[in-house]
Amino acid sequence: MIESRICADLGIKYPVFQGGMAWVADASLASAVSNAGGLGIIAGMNMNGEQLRAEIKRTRELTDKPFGVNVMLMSPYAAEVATVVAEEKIPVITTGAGNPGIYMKSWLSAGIKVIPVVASVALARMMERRGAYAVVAEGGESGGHIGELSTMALVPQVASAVNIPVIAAGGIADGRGMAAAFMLGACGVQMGTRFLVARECTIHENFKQLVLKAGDRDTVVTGRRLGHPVRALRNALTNEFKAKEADSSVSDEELSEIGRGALYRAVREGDLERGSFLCGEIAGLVNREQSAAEIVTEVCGEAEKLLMNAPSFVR
Ligand code: TUI
Repeated sequence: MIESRICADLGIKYPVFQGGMAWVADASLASAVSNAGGLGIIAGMNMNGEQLRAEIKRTRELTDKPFGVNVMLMSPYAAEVATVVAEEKIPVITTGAGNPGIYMKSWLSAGIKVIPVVASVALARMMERRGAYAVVAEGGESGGHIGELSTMALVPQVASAVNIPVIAAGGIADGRGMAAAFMLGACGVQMGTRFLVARECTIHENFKQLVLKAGDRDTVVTGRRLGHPVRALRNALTNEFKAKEADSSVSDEELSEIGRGALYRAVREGDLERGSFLCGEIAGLVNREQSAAEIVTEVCGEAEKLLMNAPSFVR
């Protein structure tokens, strides 16, 4: 059985987080992952405070296990979402796409374990000083908004820099990735792409099929010019974005306009041309729809076997 120090602290059986994917990570997916013994996480990104409160209520009806909420700091609703999670006494909060410093005090005094997602050693160190329980070190293999470093380089550098637990994310979708993350100094993993095709994941069927069929080179990064690099499956939208991003006659405002509403069009409408199908580089390994419970137990079972066999590499 694969276990680490975060399991007892967070009240989970397996050290596996489900990424708080915008528009994707709802009560259905989060409760299924938590019921499977991992940590399900609701995305706060696409909701205002009251919508999030309703989603938390739905999740509590579906599971009595701990679950988390992700606060996307670039969201226009970040401040009200930050208040709701404190009022609701959510046991675990992850944050993304920024520095959650201004919210730390109120969350800590509500007894919440704060786990910022970081893409650099500097932010990991700062979060440890501010009282974070752990950090998720997320490499650029991930889908969605990404930093500059790869998981392979980021995780060991963060693990060396801080004393709090490190959870690895980016490019992990099976037991090999999980075992490797533990060898890099992590004591847990967060997966997004693999959970996109969970049976309890409510995204449009077109999105699931794209992930199931994707190969190793099917994601691209757009938005570097705007300072917000985002990884998604290549399609007409990313091709147009790439071309316009390289064209200096196109203004930044015009560029931002292309992406507006694209996440919703992908996740809820399955719009193959105009949707932004956020997805990690590891999609090529994700070839089967399974229940969240099958995913969690399969990944942990594989990792356990690999780690048990590790002595075979040494003499
Ligand atoms: O946040 C994510 N991934 C996301 S958020 C998202 S919603 C969105 N959709 C379209 C465009 C923009 C956003 C989709 N995917 N992951 C966590 C993450 N955080 N990755 C990188 C970072 C990060 C980057 C810079 C965290 C902090 C940071 O700088 C902090 C500072 O010092 O200000």
